Amino acid sequence: MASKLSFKRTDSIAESMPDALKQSRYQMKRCFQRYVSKGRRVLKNQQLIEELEKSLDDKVEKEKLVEGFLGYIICSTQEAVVLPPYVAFAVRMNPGIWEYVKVHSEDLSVEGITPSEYLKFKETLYDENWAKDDNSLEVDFGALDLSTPHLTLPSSIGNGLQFISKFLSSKLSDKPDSMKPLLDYLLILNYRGEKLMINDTIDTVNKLQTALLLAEVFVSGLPRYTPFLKFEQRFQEWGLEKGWGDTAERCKETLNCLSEVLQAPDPINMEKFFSRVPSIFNIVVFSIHGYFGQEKVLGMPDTGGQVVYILDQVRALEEELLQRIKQQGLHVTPKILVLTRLIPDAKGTNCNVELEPVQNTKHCSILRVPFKTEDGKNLRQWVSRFDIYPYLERYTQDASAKILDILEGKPDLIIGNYTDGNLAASLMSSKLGVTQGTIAHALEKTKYEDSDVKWRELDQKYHFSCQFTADMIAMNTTDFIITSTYQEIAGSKEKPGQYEHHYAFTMPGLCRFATGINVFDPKFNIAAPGADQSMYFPFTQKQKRLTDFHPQIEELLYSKQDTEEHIGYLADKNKPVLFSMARLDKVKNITGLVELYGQNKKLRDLVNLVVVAGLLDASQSKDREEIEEINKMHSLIDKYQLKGQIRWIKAQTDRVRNGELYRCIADSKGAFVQPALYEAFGLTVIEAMNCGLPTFATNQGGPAEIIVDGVSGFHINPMNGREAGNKLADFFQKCKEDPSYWNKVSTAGLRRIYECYTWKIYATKVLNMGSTYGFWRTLNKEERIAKQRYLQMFYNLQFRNLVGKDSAKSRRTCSSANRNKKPQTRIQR
Ligand code: UDP
Ligand code: LCN
Repeated sequence: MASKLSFKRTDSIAESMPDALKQSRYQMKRCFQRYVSKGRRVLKNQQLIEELEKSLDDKVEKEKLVEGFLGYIICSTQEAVVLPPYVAFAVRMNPGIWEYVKVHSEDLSVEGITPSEYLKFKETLYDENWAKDDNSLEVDFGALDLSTPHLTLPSSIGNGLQFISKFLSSKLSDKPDSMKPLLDYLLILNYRGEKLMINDTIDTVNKLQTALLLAEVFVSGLPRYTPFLKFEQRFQEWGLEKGWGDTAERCKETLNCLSEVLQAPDPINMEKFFSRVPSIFNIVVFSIHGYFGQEKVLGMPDTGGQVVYILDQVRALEEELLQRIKQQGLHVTPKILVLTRLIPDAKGTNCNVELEPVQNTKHCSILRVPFKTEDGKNLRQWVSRFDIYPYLERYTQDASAKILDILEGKPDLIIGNYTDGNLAASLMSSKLGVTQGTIAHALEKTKYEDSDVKWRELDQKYHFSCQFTADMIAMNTTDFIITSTYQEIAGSKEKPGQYEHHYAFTMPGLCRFATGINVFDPKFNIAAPGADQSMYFPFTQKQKRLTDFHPQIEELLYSKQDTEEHIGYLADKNKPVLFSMARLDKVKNITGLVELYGQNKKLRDLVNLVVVAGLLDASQSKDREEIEEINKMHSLIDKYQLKGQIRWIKAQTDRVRNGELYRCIADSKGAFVQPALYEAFGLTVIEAMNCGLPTFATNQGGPAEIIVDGVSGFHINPMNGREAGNKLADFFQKCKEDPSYWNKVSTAGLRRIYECYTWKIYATKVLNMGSTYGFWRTLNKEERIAKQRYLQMFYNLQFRNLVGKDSAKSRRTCSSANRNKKPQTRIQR
């Protein structure tokens, strides 16, 4: 059921709801009676709608109500808290826009309430004393952002950079001396103490304008490709230093761009100018947990797409940096350091090596720093990402000292990854005053349903109290946030995004976040990753195909014997292959795929199923979820008698060969399927599409945005195996009848990738963010410093305290001890 009404931004529910309730008073009284009849509880969106429908008998009446304004409000309510006689609603009319109201179930009076009041209502169900305590800890980061401009349109969420450029344009033109901050910013640009762009002789905006004019006239008279060196001296006479360009033409463009900005700033020239400013040479990237390495690590605990993402990311950033530095006319060697954990017991990986160059780069290295135990010794074993918090402060201090030493100074940009890396990045950037970006990859709070209000029961196993607190600190400290999709920030019309889930939430007994993070904050930016196109290229590029791998891949897919690497076999080699590859986590839903395949006779007749996932033998796994999934896989294969139609291959760590594997599946006119219950982004989806393999992927999370359903691939609903199976079967049937259909989908998938998902687009955007937000942070300095002090206090009084509770225990022992206990929450579906 969905209401067809729309709602204007200016309408307030608190104001319009009473009238609507009056019009259907009799029916709504029945509905509210139903809501409160079971006493105190939380009702989720679907339950609210179902109970509304059940409270009405008359079909016409029901339709009228559901399609009317009240139906619209109920459909837009994400959650309601029942505390008889009241029901409090958290209504989300549009992405990012929330309103809270409280309705009296008897007289149907409506009152608008604040997020904090709504959260207190909810806390009452979990910890009534704390909810009622006026002194329970409430944090409102929004109160510190009052003078920060915010976006207002849901459709603009994630376009922070453009918004900042527009805002800067208006701010820099409103007063005669408003350009002074830009001049001050240019005056501090330097590389290792050597001035860039301008020197101290240009101490007023007027002088700068004159210098720009003179220099532009001068370079206009030179042949286009005259190297900067030939006229460097003339530039210095006007107070101009290197950094404007490598040739006369490039200098002319940059000079002109700044002149335009100074004359009348506009967002296009503003963005262009900041993309040329030589402000970034050295970058530090934190990715701490898991086994961070270049070989033999994928599939190990906590080790997946984030590692792939970062290795590709730093390559792309290096390439873009080198191009920019050359075009700036500089002879500077950039450096990118990926900071991770040194694990002495490295389990056959390189994770015990301190410094390792990143393959296919010249200036990127992995720097590994060990965790320290309480007595100052290096911790030898891997630590689960859930148990990592007690080590982070000391780790960041040790890492910072090494970084400053290797870089011989401060980095220009620090990028954090996941909660642990983002916290380390926040600590380091606050201390050194360096521009910071963060990347979540996946926010755990959204993965585990109700993990905020139920934090107490989960804390021993997951330490969510530390994790969510760290997430809040990092999101509020960072200058900009890089996300892979819009949905990651603000979801869709129907469902809130991962970040949006952190707008107002509570951990009863611990802390209430009246404002955690606002998705209208201009720090949010979308820069989607790509897939390494030297590895994942179309199956049609015959001359590039890695044919040496073909015998191995043939064995992997089609040999008849079970081995340690694969079980099951494919009796009919002529059928296309339906392929999937993922870690064998519950949320990846590989067992769901096997089940839907097992149940769908038509699909089984049309295609073979090949899955690359986890280990095959439960006794070899140490991961609780993986063990459950391995057992389930075996029982499904037996239950549906899949031998002859399924090949289950264990995790494959050779990415180059995996690229060829995707292409071999494409040769069979097969398809890739990503059936996850929830996927933050989904690198396998874009890898498959890069290889020209038609792709079916979950409609829950990033893939819903990567693929345009029915055009560049297909969405499937992981909660509805029958429907998903039929959709797959229909596709293969259609391809059988009309083979050109397969090519059409394959080509459209590739087109989508080239338009939106390449590392080149990504690197350009991220470096532009680095320089623009670098200037932005100098502009709102007072507010930033005030917020930083608040965050520092929160870190010291809250985070350290939470960590302290666990620290002694977990730092003495190998912290995977708790791993085998059963989780008490279910994964978000
Ligand atoms: N991968 C792999 N071998 C496997 C399973 C996965 O090489 O057995 C790679 C896959 O190609 C992709 C990454 O691991 O590059 C998984 O990233 P994704 O974003 O799909 O999921 P994550 O594991 O990060 O949740
Ligand atoms: C983590 C995930 O869960 C995936 O969905 C992403 O693709 C990966 O990180 C890279 O960002």
